[in-house]
Amino acid sequence: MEKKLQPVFDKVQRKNEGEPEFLQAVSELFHSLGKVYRKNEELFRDNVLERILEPERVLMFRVPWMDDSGKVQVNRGFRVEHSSALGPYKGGLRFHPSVNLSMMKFLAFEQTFKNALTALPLGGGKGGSDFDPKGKSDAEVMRFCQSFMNELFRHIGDQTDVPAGDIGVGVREIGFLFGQYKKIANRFAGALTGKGLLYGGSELRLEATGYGLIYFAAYMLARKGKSFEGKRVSISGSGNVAQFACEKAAALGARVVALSDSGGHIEDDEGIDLAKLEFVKHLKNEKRGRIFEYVERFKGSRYIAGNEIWKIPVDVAMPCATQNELDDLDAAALLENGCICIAEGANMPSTPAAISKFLDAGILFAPAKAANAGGVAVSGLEMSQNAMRASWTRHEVDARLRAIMNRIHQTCIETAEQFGVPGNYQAGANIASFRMVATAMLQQGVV
Ligand code: NDP
Ligand code: 2IT
Repeated sequence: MEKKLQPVFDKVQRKNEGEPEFLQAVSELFHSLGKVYRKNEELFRDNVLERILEPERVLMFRVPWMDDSGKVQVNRGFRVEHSSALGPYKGGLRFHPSVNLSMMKFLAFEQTFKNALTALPLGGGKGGSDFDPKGKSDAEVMRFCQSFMNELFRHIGDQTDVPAGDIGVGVREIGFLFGQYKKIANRFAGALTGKGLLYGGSELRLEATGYGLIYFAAYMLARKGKSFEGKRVSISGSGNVAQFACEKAAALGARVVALSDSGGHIEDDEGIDLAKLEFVKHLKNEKRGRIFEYVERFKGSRYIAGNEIWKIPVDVAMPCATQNELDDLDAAALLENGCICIAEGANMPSTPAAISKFLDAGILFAPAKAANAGGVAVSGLEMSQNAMRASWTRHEVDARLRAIMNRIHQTCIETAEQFGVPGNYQAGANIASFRMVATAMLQQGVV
């Protein structure tokens, strides 16, 4: 780490003890900042760095709700409004029992820089709750969402803060959240994205993160004269991001051989084609079932419990489940098996030691804040359409999504070259996004 920046990092560590995910995200950015400091010292004046590390606002609130048996349950709600330097706070909501302040702060921090890379006018934020939607009835999920929104509504709005989905928050939850927002705010406004197509949602928002991830990886491969055609691919998770990454990869001729959930993974050597994927979508989105049910339906496939998915030999690996799901041992196994490309669909899925292994090996490594930015990018397009009271065709949104992913790819490549680390997408993404956020902050004064 750059010597001059060390005191700031030491301070952030002291101030945020007990927040390991947040400190991990900060540390990852810091490792790229020495290069910026040496070239653009002026970007660090007015204590910009310390300001960037402190969220503009952190909200924590009680969410009481009644379960189907009439018992009152209490969860904790969060919204971290990290940065409005580039636009209204923007970022998803996560409902998962593991949600805590550290997780919310890391996700909001990452979101700020990811959103900058889209070049759309979006600030960064994240929110959610330790509510577990698993095993809950639709009515329980609705009552929870309504209670969550009873507090959140006073903090959000189409010009202030615009939440969307993330783990555990999909079309069903956004529908309930939007319904309650509209009722108590008495405004039909784009204060949430990922809405249903009938009430202000954008074409392709559902697909955007997974499709965008594949477009990004395809641009990386193309730069090396390669493509997805015939490549063996493993994708962790089987939720929103994983499903549409699988769909687009298969459409480009890849053979997706594995998907997973928090219980384990399934391996299908023949490849998960579009018909099999329909089964997975129905299983996970409608039935809310478990991935092991795949092997009961498709003979010749197998299920392995635990987190063993990265041991499968593949050309391209895409972690699309959660943070720190791929460690240095997993990285070593992937490299040993000849993997040539890792593209992160989840947020911070690779541990720092895993990333070092990938960078040292010189394989293609697409960091989350660049590779999974397609979701929030189409959220940004949904906000534009809502503001214009327009709705673009699927074709139009897809063309814009491709152009945005292409531009992010280009930005990473050009920035990495300019800063003496050619081909290092991680440094490119960190440096380019930091420069944008810091510059905007300096221009707006000490606020
Ligand atoms: P979903 O809730 O649709 O799916 C999540 C998937 O990941 C499920 O298969 C789930 O398994 C698995 N998973 C979740 N938590 C864990 C865990 N702690 N350990 C192991 N597996 C886990 O979420 P998304 O697909 O929307 O999100 C996946 C990742 O992508 C997250 O990191 C999210 O932040 C990121 N992301 C999402 C975007 C979006 O637009 N939705 C945009 C950009 C990034 P199980 O069902 O067993 O819980
Ligand atoms: O991590 C992410 O980028 C998201 N969950 C999507 C955020 C959004 O506002 O669409």
